[in-house]
Amino acid sequence: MLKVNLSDTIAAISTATGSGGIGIVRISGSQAIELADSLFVSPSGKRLKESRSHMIHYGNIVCDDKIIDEVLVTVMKAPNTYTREDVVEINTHGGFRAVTAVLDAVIKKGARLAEPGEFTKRAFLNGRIDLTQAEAVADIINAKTDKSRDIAIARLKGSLSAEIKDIRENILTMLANIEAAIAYPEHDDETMTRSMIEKGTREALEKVDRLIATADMGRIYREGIKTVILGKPNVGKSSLLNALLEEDRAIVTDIPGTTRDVVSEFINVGGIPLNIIDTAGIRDTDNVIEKIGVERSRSLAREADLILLMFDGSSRLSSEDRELMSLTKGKRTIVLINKLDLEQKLDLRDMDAIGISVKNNVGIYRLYDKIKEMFGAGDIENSNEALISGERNKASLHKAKQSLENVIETLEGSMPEDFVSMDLTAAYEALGEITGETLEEDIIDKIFSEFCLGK
Ligand SMILES: Nc1nc2c(ncn2[C@@H]2O[C@H](COP(=O)(O)OP(=O)(O)OP(=O)(O)O)[C@@H](O)[C@H]2O)c(=O)[nH]1
Ligand SMILES: [Mg+2]
Repeated sequence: MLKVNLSDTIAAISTATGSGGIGIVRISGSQAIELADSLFVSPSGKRLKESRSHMIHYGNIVCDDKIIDEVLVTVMKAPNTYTREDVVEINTHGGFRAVTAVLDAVIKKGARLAEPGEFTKRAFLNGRIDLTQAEAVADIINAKTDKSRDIAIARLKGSLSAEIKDIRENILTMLANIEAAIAYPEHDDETMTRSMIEKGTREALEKVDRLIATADMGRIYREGIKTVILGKPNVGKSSLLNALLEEDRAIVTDIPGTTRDVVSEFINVGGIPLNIIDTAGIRDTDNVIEKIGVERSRSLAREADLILLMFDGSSRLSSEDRELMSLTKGKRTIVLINKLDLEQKLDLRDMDAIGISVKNNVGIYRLYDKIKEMFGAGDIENSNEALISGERNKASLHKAKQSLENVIETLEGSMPEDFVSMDLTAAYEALGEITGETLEEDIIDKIFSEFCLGK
């Protein structure tokens, strides 16, 4: 069981740092209302502890006889709150000093500063949400496009939890059947039990495989497609980055070797988030700084989900261009021939390439279409399938898959039933890791530590 101290009352600033209309200090725990009450002075003299749940009160936060800020205080009583504990939210003026001063006063009165993600962690520990939903909260906050957010919202509403629960329940039924067969051998028709288990296991395996297949898409919507613009110097890579961003982000000159550092930004292509990376043009060079840049380009090419391989249509194919083609082997690649506005000298006969002119803004829409086609935006749009995301979930699914495959192997080889229940149990537990039912405390801590403060 998790040894987590849930008896503390915790507090944090829940809004972003910086200036804004309002700032929110959130308090959660059994002392939340009493603690806020000791700082709150309303014009009518009303006390927060007399308040009904889910009510907002106007007043001042007063500490050591000094008014710290004029505020609105929301009182939400357990269990219908974000954490399932008593929660008070103090709406302050949105300046950094105002919110921190109110937080300081709350801490002074005995609250403990919350760790990152601790409010959500309490929601999980108190059973309001499972781990897939907690992770969805972080994904909503970090969503790069509306589509990414839609997917995370579906997960928050329990789409993935429901699928996992369904598979786990079926496994549990099979385990119960095996138990019964062992306890009452006289009632058992052994061949029937075996065939039923084999069928059930195959069904579970199919579902697990389907979820694994969504992992790539899930990751892409979470982190963006890692898209590397690759090409020899001066072909127009930085110009393309600027065109896609619609701003002059990277330096463009007609001097080959302009870009040395990696420039990385997010763009949205029809709902698909692209983490687009401009690199140093690849060539042999004696310049120490440029050399480092070229090395980085090579290693980025190896990690990329998608390479935009760019050639200059106005010059002939060079040995550098040929080296580049070898870097893209086995990678999803879109070949771009730039500078279509100039006289064309490049001959790339057998290649499926898109001709563009970044300078004249010609052909870029075809690049967008190609990306959408490659990453199946349409499919995602039309499917209600739960997507998994994150290496953690993927690893648990692979564990479950392995155990289920072991079950089939055992049944086919007519091995003793002991193995079957052992492997079914292992699959059941691996799947439980995804929802957080069977997960070690330190792993759970790590998941929540990646949240932002105040959530
Ligand atoms: N005529 C023409 N010139 C272009 C086009 N796109 C880019 N250029 C020019 O090509 C030159 C090089 O552009 P960059 O975007 O800096 O090229 P790069 O590939 O980033 O070069 P490095 O950073 O040196 O690797 C600049 O003078 C651009 O204005 C185009 O479509 N047509
Ligand atoms: Mg450049």
